[in-house]
Amino acid sequence: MTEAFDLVVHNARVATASDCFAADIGISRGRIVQIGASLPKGVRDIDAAGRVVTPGGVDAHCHLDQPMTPPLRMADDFDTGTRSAACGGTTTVIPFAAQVKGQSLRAAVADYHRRAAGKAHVDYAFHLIVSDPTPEVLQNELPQLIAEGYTSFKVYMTYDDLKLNDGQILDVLAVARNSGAMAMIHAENSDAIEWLTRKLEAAGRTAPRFHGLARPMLIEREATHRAMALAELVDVPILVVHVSGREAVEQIRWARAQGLKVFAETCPQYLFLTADDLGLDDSYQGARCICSPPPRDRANQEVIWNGLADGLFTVFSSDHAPFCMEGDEGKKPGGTEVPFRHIPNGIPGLETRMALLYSEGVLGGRITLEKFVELTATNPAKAYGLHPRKGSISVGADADLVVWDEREFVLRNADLHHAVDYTPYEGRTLRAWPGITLVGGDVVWDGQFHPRAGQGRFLHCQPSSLLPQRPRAQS
Ligand code: DUC
Ligand code: ZN
Ligand code: ZN
Repeated sequence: MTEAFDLVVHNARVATASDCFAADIGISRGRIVQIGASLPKGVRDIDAAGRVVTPGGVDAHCHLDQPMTPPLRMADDFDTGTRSAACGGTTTVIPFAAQVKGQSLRAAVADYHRRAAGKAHVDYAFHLIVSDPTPEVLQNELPQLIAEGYTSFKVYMTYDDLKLNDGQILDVLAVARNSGAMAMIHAENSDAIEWLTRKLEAAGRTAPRFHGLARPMLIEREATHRAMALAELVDVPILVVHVSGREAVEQIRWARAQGLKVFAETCPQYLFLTADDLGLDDSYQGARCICSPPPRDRANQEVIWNGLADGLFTVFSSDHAPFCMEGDEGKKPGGTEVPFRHIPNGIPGLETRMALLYSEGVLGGRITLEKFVELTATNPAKAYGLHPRKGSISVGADADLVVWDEREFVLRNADLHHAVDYTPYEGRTLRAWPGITLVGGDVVWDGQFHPRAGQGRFLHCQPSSLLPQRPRAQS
């Protein structure tokens, strides 16, 4: 007699990036071992009864417990961040091991492993952030870390403590080319932001809403174009993160028409927020929605929706950057209302990413279910070398699944599981939420959170399957 499955999900409407079909999913030892009709009962059984079952989400852009200059501190660490991920249907997160200028990249990675140890409820990998590309980093540390499974890194064109100049960007892109890594680019023109910020400050315009005026779309457009030109010079693909609107989208479409390999990411804030959310007057409430690039307007939201539907965007991530409004450590440092220049950039979104896109995208008729799976799970797993173990419902894949409940409800921060004291989407009516989240065959969310701290595994990434793999350069 054959051994029973550990778990069977019966009567699922399975959705993958390519198909939707009715099936049962048999799971043993944390993996999917059979997909078929009328599988026998397992040791445990879930009746999905015609409900949609998707791969668990892969959030390939989120910030958890990233080192900050005190008193600033991210509200979510690997415990609360991955808890909220699980409750929102995300089963793999890829946050950033960020190099502090003067620090070795390896020390940044070791520190980030310490921060994650024993805490994660879902699986995780690391991107690197290269902020100090010394000869040692370029020649040794970065290529070695890429070979060890840290196969992607982010480059900033703005933020004083992180940004690289064009020559440095060329240097790290050359490493990406030679080592087969995916380079993610934060594209905004730093000097232009600083110039505008000073002008606004001189005019006394320091309320949160002026953050948006200091970062108009042309600042993103110029940097996106420049990043793609630098990548063209080096002959390496790049992935432009958190694209916010029409001007950057036009640049990317243009580059692709020239035959350049450019991938693109967008985030919920560019679909669901506008500049108005930063405030119509000088109220400090707008600080909640300060992020960079800033949300634009309704017409730009449409451009982003169109890009999701037509293939412009490769991945849909949260860019979760969790700072509380109240208390000393977040958006009101020291409890005081500060000029926008000093308000930490970032909004929470790890838990709401999947449900927002399912509600408004799939059930709102803007994208297909297959496209939803592609953007939220399959493509992020491919882009960062985790596919087909992640982002896939196939035999051999990890049993990371979401059983969806399609029901209307009003979103409240009180119902979320992050450690942030607000959600920018408070009061919004959603039409779906994960009913059950499985991570490696374990029920981690079924309306209740079932902790598994420390059972989330660190994942060494393969080279991106979206990149052409070249023979390694000889040193
Ligand atoms: N922008 C970033 O680039 N990172 C974190 C948050 C944000 O708003
Ligand atoms: Zn960024
Ligand atoms: Zn980010």
